[in-house]
Amino acid sequence: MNLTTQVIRELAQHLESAELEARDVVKITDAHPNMDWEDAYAIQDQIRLRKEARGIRTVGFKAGLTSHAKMKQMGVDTPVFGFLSASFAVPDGGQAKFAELIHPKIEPEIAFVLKTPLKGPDCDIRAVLAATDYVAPALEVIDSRYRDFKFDLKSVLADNCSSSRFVVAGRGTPVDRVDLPAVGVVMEKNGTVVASGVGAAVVEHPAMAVAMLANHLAKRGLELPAGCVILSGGVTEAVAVKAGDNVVCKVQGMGSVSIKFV
Ligand code: OOG
Ligand code: MG
Repeated sequence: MNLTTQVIRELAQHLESAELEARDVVKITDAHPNMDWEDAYAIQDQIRLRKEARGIRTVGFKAGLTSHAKMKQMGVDTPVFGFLSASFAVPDGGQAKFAELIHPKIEPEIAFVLKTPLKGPDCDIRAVLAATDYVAPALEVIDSRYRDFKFDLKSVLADNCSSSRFVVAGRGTPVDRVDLPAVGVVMEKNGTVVASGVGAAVVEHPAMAVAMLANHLAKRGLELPAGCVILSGGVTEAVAVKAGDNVVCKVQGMGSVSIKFV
């Protein structure tokens, strides 16, 4: 760690205020070039603790930059991990208020809901599937607090990996009824297909992203609790949205989920 506890707290407040006030800021490594990976995750932890202290529950976690398409779009080569607060959740078919967001983009994902806790450091695909209650189509709204989505990996980690809103289908599918790498995923905006891919785009198997997340959390003394939601990462590139847009994600054999921006 290179930053002091005081600076970590200030940066957490800086980024969370930008989120809550829907305004962009420059990437924090500009002013803190010596910030390291631990500092970045410590800032993210501090944002989570700020929300929990206000009574906002942490309902899940996410992996990001798990597809080759996203890694290329963002110019990075490793996945990133963040948390999901109750205040980010939108019900299936529900609305997200565009005025509360900065420059949102949306991406289709496969969500996992756990029936038993999952604890690293040695989680693998088998352990993830055994701990999974069901999987479901999901959409994640990412809204980097950084101007023009211009960031480096440490800045995006501190910013909770651009987490903003998410919606998970109301109906789930038992994990043994789907072949996750082989499923087709389609995202439609206002009735037009804007992105499509297959489950395998997410680190060859979406459950692998969940295993990597559990192993990452173990290093920080955390585990994935039973009942939590996990977004395994965008299957395709993220697509910009504006007020009035209606977005649907369909996953082969698993149904669909939708969100509207108002
Ligand atoms: C980081 C978040 C990426 C995903 O699923 O790949 C992400 C970003 O691109 O802003 O959530
Ligand atoms: Mg995502």
